[in-house]
Amino acid sequence: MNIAIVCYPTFGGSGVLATELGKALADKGHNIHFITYQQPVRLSHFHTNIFYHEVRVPTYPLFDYPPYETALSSTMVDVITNNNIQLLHVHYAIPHASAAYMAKQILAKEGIHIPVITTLHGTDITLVGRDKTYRPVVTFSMNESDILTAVSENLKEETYRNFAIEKDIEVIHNFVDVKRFNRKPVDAFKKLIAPNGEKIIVHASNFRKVKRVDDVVKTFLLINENIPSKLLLLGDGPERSLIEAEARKSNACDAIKFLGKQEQMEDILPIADLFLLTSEYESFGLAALEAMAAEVPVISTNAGGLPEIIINGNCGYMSTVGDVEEMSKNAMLILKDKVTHDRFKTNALTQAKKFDIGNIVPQYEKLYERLIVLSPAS
Ligand code: GMT
Repeated sequence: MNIAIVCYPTFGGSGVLATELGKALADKGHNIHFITYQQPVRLSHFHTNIFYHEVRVPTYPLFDYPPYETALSSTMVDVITNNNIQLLHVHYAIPHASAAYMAKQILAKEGIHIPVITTLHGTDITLVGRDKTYRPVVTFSMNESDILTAVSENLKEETYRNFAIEKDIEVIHNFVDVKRFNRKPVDAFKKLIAPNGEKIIVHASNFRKVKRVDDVVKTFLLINENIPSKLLLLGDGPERSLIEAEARKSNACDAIKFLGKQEQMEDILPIADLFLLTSEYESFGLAALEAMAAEVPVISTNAGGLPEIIINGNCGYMSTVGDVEEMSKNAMLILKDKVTHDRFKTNALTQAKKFDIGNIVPQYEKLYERLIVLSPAS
């Protein structure tokens, strides 16, 4: 199949998922055309079946706000027309679903029918999309997509709760390439971070308010009072400087390391003993799944779709949002002895395997086949 994928090219979960999906489909022989404003972060290697089309947004003194969506729709039209594209799959509704609708209408005038799939990822529904500034356009373009998918049951319910959706939403959970993350930890790297055998605790996010990274630090400080440990904070975003200032004030400042944005999560996660995710909401929690694939147990909140991937008391524990006391106690329950820790590690891997790339990508392929067969042009 010839498929165009539109996503955010940044470190966010939706862009990561979309890029990994495109790469997996290309490995299976499909031709994948990425349309984004920058090379996606996880698209660093050359692949014969992958094509990258950059959306250029020419500026003009009149434009206080350069019209990205117009440029995106025009690029979609160009890529679809010139590459025999059979299907357009957009990730994250804003503004990709409405740009796709516009492209679809333009192409229809030329007699080209292009089916559109919109995959909802989370904040496009739960935070940004609900804002009345965006809601009418988001609602309309979701309803106009040929197929709507959500990355968790919880996100599906949230979408129905918050928008007047007139069609089925199909749930296809996010996935992870287990064999890529399930690596042996590099001992030398581990020693460098934790020279005295301290436990290594990791958090990764875009440091937005919804992640409550301050709760990560609070939980860590409570753990560190009892179990010597180090906290690695991966990623960057608007809250980082605030969190850094808070961390500096604490008496365990030296134990907290800000590593910034990291592309090779599979090199870092295997050295972790525990992953912390204290978000106010996660539609899914791809970062937690990647940690589990690296055999790392997860301490998280029970928000959104997290209960769909984490089994409480088996591969991690979940608590009410903000309950840092309980989260730290649960973390210590896991870390207290090697036998318990090993059991949680093994369970984390077993659970991650249910979401392995090999189980999930065929679900998207089936959807594509269905849509292409239904398409009047084919
Ligand atoms: O977490 C973010 O803020 C980034 C965001 C995105 O769209 O890039 O992530 C969302 O999509 C991920 C991939 O589907 C999910 O794993 C995250 O849970 C979801 N984030 C939220 O719902 C806050």
